[in-house]
Amino acid sequence: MTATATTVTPSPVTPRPWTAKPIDRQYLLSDEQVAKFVVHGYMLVTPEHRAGVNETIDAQLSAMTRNPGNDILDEVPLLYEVYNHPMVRGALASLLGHDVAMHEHRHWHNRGPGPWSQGWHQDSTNERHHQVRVVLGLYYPHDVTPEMGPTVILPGSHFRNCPTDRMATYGNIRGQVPVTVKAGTVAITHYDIWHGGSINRSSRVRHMLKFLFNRTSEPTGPAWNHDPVKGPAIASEYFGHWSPNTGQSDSYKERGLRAECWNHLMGKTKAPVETKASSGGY
Ligand SMILES: O=C(O)CCC(=O)C(=O)O
Ligand SMILES: [Fe+2]
Repeated sequence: MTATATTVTPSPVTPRPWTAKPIDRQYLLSDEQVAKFVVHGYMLVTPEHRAGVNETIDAQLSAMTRNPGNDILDEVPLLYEVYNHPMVRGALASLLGHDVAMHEHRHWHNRGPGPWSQGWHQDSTNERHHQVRVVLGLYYPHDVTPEMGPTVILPGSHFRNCPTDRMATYGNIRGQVPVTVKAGTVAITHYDIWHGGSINRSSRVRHMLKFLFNRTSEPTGPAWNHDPVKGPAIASEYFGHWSPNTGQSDSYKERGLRAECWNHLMGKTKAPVETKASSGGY
């Protein structure tokens, strides 16, 4: 896909900086969506942006001669519109509370054609807990095909502890999922999810914007569209699912971890865990 001639400017109503203004409840997640996030550690949000928004961002990134690091929002202010989309805000608020904050660290990942892939890694600093405290919001301004070096993620791996140096030596892992998506998609992932960029066999640079969002308060109750009657049954059905690529022992353990994660989101866990997103690195 190439950028079209339609170039748009940032909307004057787009709030800057990104603030957690009141959320439109219709865009909050359902019990099923939250339960699935707890199990898989990621979800895809597919907002419809204004005509030309994705194309303009794509073209602006393609024209950039240096990576501005955390200043990418100043260079490409249309990104505010992406992360302020009510569907994106609704999902973030559901998972991290309505006072969710955008972290200062962000990065534009441009994966050019070539025979390189990135090793498996977690962006987090390996603080072990089973809560949702920080998520990545990965935005793709153009369609991502399998040839373009999609980000590959491993569902359920946010519950798996692994020495990072060993993880980097792993190759293809059963159950891995390439994030091949439509332009405008924001993949929201748990900070601990195992992931990495794959080989770009196409002829174009694949763009991805990674923004971090963090919790600023402990959950006191569900922040999503929770149904107190049906919600618990939906959750326990998902949590009982066998982990497809693990053995019996791990599957049993994982059920407990999922419930622990859900209970924290439900406001039932008293002891907070201090986790901060990392400001450095990528
Ligand atoms: O480019 C990608 O798809 C992933 C990049 C990434 O995860 C990283 O550099 O931390
Ligand atoms: Fe990463």
